[in-house]
Amino acid sequence: MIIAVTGTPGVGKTTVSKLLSKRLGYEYVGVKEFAVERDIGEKVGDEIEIDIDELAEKMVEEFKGKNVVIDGHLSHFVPSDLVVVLRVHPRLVAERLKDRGYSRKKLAENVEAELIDVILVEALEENERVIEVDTTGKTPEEVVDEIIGLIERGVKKRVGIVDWSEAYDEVLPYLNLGGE
Ligand code: DAT
Repeated sequence: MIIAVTGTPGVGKTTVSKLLSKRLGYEYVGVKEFAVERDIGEKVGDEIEIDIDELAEKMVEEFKGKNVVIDGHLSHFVPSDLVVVLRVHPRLVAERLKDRGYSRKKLAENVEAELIDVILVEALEENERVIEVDTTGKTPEEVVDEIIGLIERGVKKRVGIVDWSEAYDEVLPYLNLGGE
């Protein structure tokens, strides 16, 4: 089974994906490493701008019929058996990305994306089976337990479990309203 773990940067994808793959005995694959190794996309400075169609094609080619956890904020573009969308309170996205040294602009973009469900909406457009997990206040182990529980119960879709509209005022200072 191909499980894609997606979400806004800083939400905890890598932490959860590595633990989940270990618990299930699945292979772990990071989208970025995969794309860099296979030269999928264009290099823009230190970053790689991943070609999504090529990524999806190459990943299916390589992992079809295998048990794999794919980690990355583009993983929901890969045809998968299950997409897990991790969510976290936007304040935590801001704090974690600030610690990572993100620019103000990038920080604002990602806080806003979490606030308005950007990745969830994309995931729902791309895949049938989407489950959303709120990681706020949970340890990575608890998040993985919840994912495994949902898989074991055969849950096909579980979305709409968070609403960050109440968080808007709190994260307003991080947003880049009307600015460049
Ligand atoms: P991502 O891969 O989505 O960018 P990450 O796994 O690198 O996120 O995690 C970002 C930071 O948050 C990292 O310092 C670990 C921490 N973290 C991840 N999941 C957590 C959780 N459930 N509880 C507390 N901290 C967590």
